[in-house]
Amino acid sequence: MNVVALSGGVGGAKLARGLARVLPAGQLTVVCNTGDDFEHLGLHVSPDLDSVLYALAGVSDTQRGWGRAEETWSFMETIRQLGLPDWFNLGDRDLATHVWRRAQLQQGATLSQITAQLAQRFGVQQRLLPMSDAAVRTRLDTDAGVLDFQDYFVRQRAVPRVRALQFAGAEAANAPLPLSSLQPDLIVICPSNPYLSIDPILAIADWRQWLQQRRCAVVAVSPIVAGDAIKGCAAKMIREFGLACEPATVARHYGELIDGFVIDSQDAAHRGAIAALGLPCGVTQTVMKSDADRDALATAVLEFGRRLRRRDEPGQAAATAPPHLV
Ligand code: FO1
Repeated sequence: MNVVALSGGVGGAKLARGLARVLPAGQLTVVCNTGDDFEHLGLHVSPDLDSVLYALAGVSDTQRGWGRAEETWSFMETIRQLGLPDWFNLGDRDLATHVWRRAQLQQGATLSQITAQLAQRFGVQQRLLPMSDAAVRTRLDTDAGVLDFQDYFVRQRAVPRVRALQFAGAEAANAPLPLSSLQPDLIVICPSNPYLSIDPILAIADWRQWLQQRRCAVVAVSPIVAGDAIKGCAAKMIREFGLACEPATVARHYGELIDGFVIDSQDAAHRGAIAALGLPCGVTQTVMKSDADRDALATAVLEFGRRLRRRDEPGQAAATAPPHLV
């Protein structure tokens, strides 16, 4: 089963790892948000690409949610001693990735070429794609002014109130390859922040049209569990937008782009609200603390997805479809 997964960092990377572990090699492509990318200390940091890269390679720090396991911090200690900007933490092992990426970009390589090289060097057998080779940068319109993503998220600890989002450069950006070359049997939207991680991908016309004209079903996994986000600021943003912090808010946000929605067992009572949107709803444990959890969710999502039909396909009785997973 050929699968394309759209992902942000932390939560998305966990499901991407599960999918990579349960699918045969070569059957998974992960498309990553690069709206969080930024230039820092002369380096090019691609946090979500690296979170997925490290997760697929089995070298990520699963507790922290970003960066590498068994990390050391001599570089940051020195930055601090020298009185240089220390608000963004670059571990010694992680640093190698950013230094090499910068050097390759300087030599004219594209982000997708560099990412493929990194994946190969890390022994990753799945295809990892940035959403674009062009720079697209997420900016947040907040009560503290318009902020670049990392300024908002890390330096200001996601405290400012968010009013709106901009994806600068998205209008002129293309996908990094002809999307007709991707012929998935299923598209998975990972449990990532819909506004900060998935919307930047959807802001690129190539990806949005590819989803709209899909030949296979799209299943999304809710990043909202029991009224909160496992990690990150999705729940805070949903509340700031004046919306209910529940799975249906995310399902409604994706609208016609999805054909099925998976929610956590703790939210089983929300199944009716998803069905009312005309969407088949899968209910299973989506909180991933171990590889066993990641494999179980990946297997459940694939099983659910296998039975899904595109919403415009004849015979699709979305609202009356039975719950597939309990
Ligand atoms: N997140 C933080 O909260 N603090 C950091 O100092 C930090 C450093 C960092 C370095 C490399 C990297 O790949 C990611 C890093 N992140 C850090 C996470 C980053 O902000 C991600 O964009 C978010 O986790 C959203 O996916």
